[in-house]
Amino acid sequence: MNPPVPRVAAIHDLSGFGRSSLTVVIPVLSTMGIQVCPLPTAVLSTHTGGFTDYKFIDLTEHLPEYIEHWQKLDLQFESIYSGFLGSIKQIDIVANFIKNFKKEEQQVVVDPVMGDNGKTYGPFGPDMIERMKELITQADIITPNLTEAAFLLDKDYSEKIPKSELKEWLWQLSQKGPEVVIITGVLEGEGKKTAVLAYNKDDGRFWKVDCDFIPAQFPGTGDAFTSVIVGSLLKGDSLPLALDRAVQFISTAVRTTYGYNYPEREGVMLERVLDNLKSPIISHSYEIF
Ligand code: PXL
Repeated sequence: MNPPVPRVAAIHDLSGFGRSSLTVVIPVLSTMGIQVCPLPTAVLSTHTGGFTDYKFIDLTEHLPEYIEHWQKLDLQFESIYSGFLGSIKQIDIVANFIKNFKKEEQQVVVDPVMGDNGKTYGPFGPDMIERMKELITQADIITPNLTEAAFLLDKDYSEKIPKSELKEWLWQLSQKGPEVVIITGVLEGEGKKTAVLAYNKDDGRFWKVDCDFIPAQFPGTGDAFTSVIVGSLLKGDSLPLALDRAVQFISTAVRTTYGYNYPEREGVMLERVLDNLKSPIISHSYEIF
């Protein structure tokens, strides 16, 4: 029997200001009726995108005891969802966590946060990319952006990779383990649109959902996107419906925020749009590609 409130172990950092990671994951999933149990990897005064001199408290050394307590309590999770990880040691801890808490019918979601626009974020060097390549083999669902997909496959990044080649990328990533591969941030139509592409190894179908491109980069939108995918699939939505829901939610959040000329580093105005997650999807835009 499905639990009345599905439970997610969310392995992310907690950034006090700027709306990313846990301050996005928790409200999105809670609004969708999912219980979030955070496993905080670090506490930061702000996220790292657009802020300097932030306070960073690394919690790596405390995680084994934290996890041990959860093991003693015999906690069960319908989903394990990891995001930004700051070191190889943290990736190893996530890998062990998945091994220890794995159960039937569980969805393991790894968002291999490593970079964007062809570049890695601060702490990500070649050794971390190699370790992330191993972590994704334990996942059921992965959600790299185009840059991260290129890193995972040792390909060159470009904004203009033909769809036929991206189909091959999706397939190749699925051969590493995950049943569902979702690549975000694919530019389309001379940069006027942005698309999300997905492959479901189970039925061999490729999906595409696009929306208008807005010239702004709000940190944390990747966390919001994957959180909606996690919540939607846990509630029994099909993959294309989950993609529609996530793209429409992010698009609304970005448009709402962009309309106010809001500082990008503060992220999207989640609080103004969270209620949209409770509405049914009325107009679908997914396509087979
Ligand atoms: O949203 C990804 C993310 C998560 N956590 C921290 C970050 C970022 C992106 O900048 O800095 C600390």
